Amino acid sequence: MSYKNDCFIKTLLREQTYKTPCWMMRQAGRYLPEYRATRAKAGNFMNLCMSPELATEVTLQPIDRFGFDAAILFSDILTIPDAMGLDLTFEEGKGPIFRKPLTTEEEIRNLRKVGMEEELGYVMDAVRMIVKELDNRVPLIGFSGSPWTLATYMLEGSTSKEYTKIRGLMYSNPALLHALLDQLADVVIEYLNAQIVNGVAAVQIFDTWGGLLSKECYKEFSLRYTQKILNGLIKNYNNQEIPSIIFTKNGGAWLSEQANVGANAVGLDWMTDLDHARALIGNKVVLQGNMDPAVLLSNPEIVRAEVKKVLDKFGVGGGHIFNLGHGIFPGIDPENVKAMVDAVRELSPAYH
Ligand code: 1CP
Repeated sequence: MSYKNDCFIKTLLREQTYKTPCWMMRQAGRYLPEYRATRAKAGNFMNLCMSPELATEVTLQPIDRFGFDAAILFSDILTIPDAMGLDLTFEEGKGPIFRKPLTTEEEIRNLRKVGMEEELGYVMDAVRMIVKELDNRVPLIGFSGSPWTLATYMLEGSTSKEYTKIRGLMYSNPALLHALLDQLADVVIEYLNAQIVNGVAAVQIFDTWGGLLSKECYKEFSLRYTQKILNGLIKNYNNQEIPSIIFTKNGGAWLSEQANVGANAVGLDWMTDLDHARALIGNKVVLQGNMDPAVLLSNPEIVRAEVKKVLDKFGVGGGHIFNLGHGIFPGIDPENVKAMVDAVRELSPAYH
């Protein structure tokens, strides 16, 4: 497969490009009026994920409007625990809630086996439809949560402040937590491989809550299972190399460890110094990030100046994918997103 715009894939594969590719975590979302309209049509968030037509519509909206260099599948990391029987709902303004969180050892040991074309067929239908609609304009990124991040939601039942249930279990019954994480890693391997077979060109593993851990615990309970997933992924499909990106929020203290697990790229949050990261691991992996999402609360002129600062921080040469340091906030003015994408397109060729 070749893409009309292939600078994202080329950068991941360390090939020469004329500019820095740009996409944005949560690029389809509530800051876009057209997203809010489609979501209203769907009724609720899960209906939106479960309708391939509507998921395709919202995946393409930011591509059509801004010209990002990659699309990301519209779905959620919590589709997996939902398929395992935890019964996911999204209540307005409250974020994700599981009606049946894991509360006992028995529940953890007896989690339902998940069939990719049975329980998660709607995700694969969406991937196929999006790939068809994109018509090779830009590559599609598939994704999953890391086992650690999935387990945090499965044990707490919702977003939490301190994540005391999982962090307690980590010390009181590490063997049980390892059994859960290992099982999740197996499901994620199947899930990402199914996305690859259905047409995604690259995959990203989101470890939103890995940054809660001490270094030793991060390696033992988070990174180890990310590595297991990376080892199990299809590396080549249809004669195309399928590159991978890992992203740990608050993971800036463990860059060397993240660079050593076999991912093509490491995503950086905005707290991490991009020039320091490049000096440390930039020869080993591509770097993705890391503009502070709060920059987009300003105005187009300031956004452009901040984009330039990020490009300057990385410096001259390939191996950088422009992104935010985490997802965009819901209330952002789309004009500021346009200013960001335009600035990367106009300013970055000078660095290549
Ligand atoms: O109201 C709405 O319309 C729902 C908001 C929303 C959106 C747009 C949720 C609920 N999920 C999504 C889509 C989504 N989630 C994508 C789509 C692709 C994209 O445009 O980027 C992706 C990749 C995710 C991944 C995701 N979901 C993560 C990992 C990345 C991250 O942001 O840290 C996590 C932790 C989730 C859980 C989740 N789903 C939704 C919310 C509000 C949350 C986070 C809750 C929390 O803070 O704990």
